[in-house]
Amino acid sequence: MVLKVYVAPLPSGGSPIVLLVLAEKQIPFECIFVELTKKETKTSDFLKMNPFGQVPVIDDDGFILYETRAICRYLTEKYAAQGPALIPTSLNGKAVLEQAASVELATFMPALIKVGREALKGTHGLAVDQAVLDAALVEFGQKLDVYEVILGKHKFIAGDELTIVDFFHLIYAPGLATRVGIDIMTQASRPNVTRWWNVLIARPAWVKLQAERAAANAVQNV
Ligand SMILES: N[C@@H](CCC(=O)N[C@@H](CS)C(=O)NCC(=O)O)C(=O)O
Repeated sequence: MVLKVYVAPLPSGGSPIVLLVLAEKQIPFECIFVELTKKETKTSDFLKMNPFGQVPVIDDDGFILYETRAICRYLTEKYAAQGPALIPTSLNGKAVLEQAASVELATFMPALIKVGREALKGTHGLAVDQAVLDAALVEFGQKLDVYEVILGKHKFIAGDELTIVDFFHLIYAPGLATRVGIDIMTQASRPNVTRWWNVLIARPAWVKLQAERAAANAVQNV
């Protein structure tokens, strides 16, 4: 049975990252769009798949898995023989990947979410507190200063090869640039971060996904 993938029709969040890995690894799948505004993740059937009522979720011939990062790890390991490797095979390589994955989840993402929470208030008709936003930007910038050092030593975040952890960084940051013009990942003061980021967002599979989402949203908003 073809892999079923339940995703939100959004340009950011975990759904596009799972779709990106599927595209990079050339994995056939059936895409099921779930409308969050219609509470389609809160139905009893959906909650049987993910008790937290969130997408993305996959159903691989009855094997159900949720959580973006876990799904990406699973798909990448299962389809190791096709597309870019995205996970190292050596013990040390795997350890460095896990190190980078922990930093992304525990350091990069919480600081980014603080920025996003304040910056995106405007898109919901709420007033943005500039002092709170500035403080969040400073805090996130300090994390990126460390990324600048790391990315000065190797091409990608877990070494010289592209991995799924590079992709995990695309969960929310691109949306800040496109939705509220905060292009924090490509500041002239951090040339290594900028180089890395520009490589990630130029991946043909990512460009294609973003274009498809933008076109679909344009049709919906007509
Ligand atoms: N930690 C989860 C977060 C998933 C998540 O926040 N999904 C959002 C869409 S981007 C969702 O389903 N929201 C609906 C809800 O929480 O009710 C992951 O990485 O997969």
